[in-house]
Amino acid sequence: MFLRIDRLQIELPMPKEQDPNAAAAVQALLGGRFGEMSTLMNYMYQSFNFRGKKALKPYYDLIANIATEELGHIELVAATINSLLAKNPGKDLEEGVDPASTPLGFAKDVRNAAHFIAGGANSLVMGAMGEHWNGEYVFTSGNLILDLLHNFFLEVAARTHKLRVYEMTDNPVAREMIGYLLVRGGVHAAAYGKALESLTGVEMTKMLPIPKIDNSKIPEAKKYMDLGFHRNLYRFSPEDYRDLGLIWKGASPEDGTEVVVVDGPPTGGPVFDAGHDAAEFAPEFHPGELYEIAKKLYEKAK
Ligand SMILES: [Mn+2]
Repeated sequence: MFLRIDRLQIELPMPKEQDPNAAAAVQALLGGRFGEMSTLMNYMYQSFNFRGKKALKPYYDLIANIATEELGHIELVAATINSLLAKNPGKDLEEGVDPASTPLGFAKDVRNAAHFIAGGANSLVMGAMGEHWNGEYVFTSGNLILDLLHNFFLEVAARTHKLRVYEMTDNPVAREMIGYLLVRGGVHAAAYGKALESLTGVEMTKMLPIPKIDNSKIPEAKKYMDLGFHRNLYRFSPEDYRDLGLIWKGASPEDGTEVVVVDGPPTGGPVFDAGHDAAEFAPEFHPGELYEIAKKLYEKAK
């Protein structure tokens, strides 16, 4: 089962202006073939299906715990997309938008009009071309070495896509998220590499990084490396998954420093709220009425 903390894994900068085409590119990192939905669901189902949960506990703990971190990654990428699509984040209620004035006229010319038609200017579970995320992206073979090898490949493919999206947009919200997830993906690739090394003797982490550019060359990733995030594997459970430290030990392939298991999640930052968008009827055309009902609910509870 899962506990939930109402925070993002990092503090995202507030968006300065709408950037719908950057949001469309960033969708690749959420619901594309190598997006966070895929890392989440691959590790989640591999943990459900894991055979020998006691005998092979360090490997089970590693996969199950990384799956939990990935839940926070889909949350972070969705928050980034919502930031890029938001018209009025942090602003007062907007009233009196005339639907006849074509207030969403701009959205017919953006890369992904579905954001504004289906999502109400919010993230959707799709890739960069609006293709919906698909369960066929999940590989869960029942064979531990094969699954770990797949996960190593999945992490470096995801890294490749992150770097390409980074090269497409200089939007500071997108780049903050990508910098952080490059570092976290580096940890996960290294963790699966170390797991394979312990099982096979093959020095997988010598292949890293793929592509052959260090995270330290990306300023937004270097910021998190300077804070040591590339060494940390967070244990996302009050009591469980403690044996992952039998695999997550030794040198970081990023810089040779000693890696460490951190008990508990990162401090993180506040969740994002896109506020009211009258043209999208989100959360309503006149949200004041809904807010009044919610207020009465609080008053009754007193
Ligand atoms: Mn991830």
